[in-house]
Amino acid sequence: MADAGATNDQPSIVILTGAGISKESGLATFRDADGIWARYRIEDVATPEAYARDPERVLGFYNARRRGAVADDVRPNPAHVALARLEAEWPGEVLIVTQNIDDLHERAGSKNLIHMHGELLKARCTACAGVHPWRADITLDHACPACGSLGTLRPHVVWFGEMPLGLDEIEDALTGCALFLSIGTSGNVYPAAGFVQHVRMRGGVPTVELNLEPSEGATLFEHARYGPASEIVPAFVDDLLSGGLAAAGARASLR
Ligand code: BJW
Repeated sequence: MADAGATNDQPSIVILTGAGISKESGLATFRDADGIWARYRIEDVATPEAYARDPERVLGFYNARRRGAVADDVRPNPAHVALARLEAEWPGEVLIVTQNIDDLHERAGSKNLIHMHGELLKARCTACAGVHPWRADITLDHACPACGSLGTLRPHVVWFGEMPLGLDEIEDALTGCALFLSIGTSGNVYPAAGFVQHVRMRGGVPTVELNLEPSEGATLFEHARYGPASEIVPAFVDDLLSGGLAAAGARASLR
């Protein structure tokens, strides 16, 4: 490989993850036939306008999902575990940029992680902007732990029309990486769906899609491998750790 994406002379990897990586842990995706958007309308639960119009409805939607995410039977699956192993054993930097608001990457042991669409287990105060760990329901009766305002807590998530988090850091990482992986995302939501083009414009940096089936942007990736994340991600990580970037590219070219 060329020295593009070198951190301390070691090649760095950026991994974008989406709801598909958490599906086998028991959390629903959004756009599959049995997904969240088959049961709820985006404009009712995932926009700032929806929250302004009917905060109790939006809080109820996220309270139900938070209860699901902290349930005993929801645990990291082998795909999350494999990515944590990659971060621990790869000689260069591994950054996970997740669109997921669950905490399964952290629970698997990943440390270098950006939650670009926020975190379900945090609450944000619309009065003082303070962000607080929050595992229980959020209601309009709660006071902000920092400023004391009543009824101003909302889920710390990014709704349509709001700015995703960590974009400067993500852009730096995309500009420096030597490999870009996209796992379990349909490629419908921007700016995340545009990351692959950002990397491809640099030239010479392999881009790989690992997904159950070809995503909306599948043709934008040089390499792909399809199947359940719990199977294809550990296999891909094994190849990367044993054979380096070239072996991973070859392994994933089985479109
Ligand atoms: C498996 C599997 C298994 C299943 N193994 N795989 C026109 C052009 C460009 C942009 C826009 C546009 N019009 C509007 C916009 C902006 C808008 C947008 O993208 N809209 C689109 C609908 C077009 N974006 C925004 O508003 C964003 N903000 C923004 O753009 O700010 C301005 C800005 C300007 C310039 C630069 C930067 C910013 C904010 C987007 C917020 C998204 N929020 C949500 C909900 C909040 C969090 C939550 O409640 O959880 O985030 S929407 C929802 O979609 C959620 C997800 O993170 C996100 C992505 O979904 P994901 O993860 O891809 O899930 P699915 O279900 O779609 O796909 C799952 C995949 O897994 C599938 O492919 C399956 O096959 C696969 N799978 N089982 C492996 N076992």
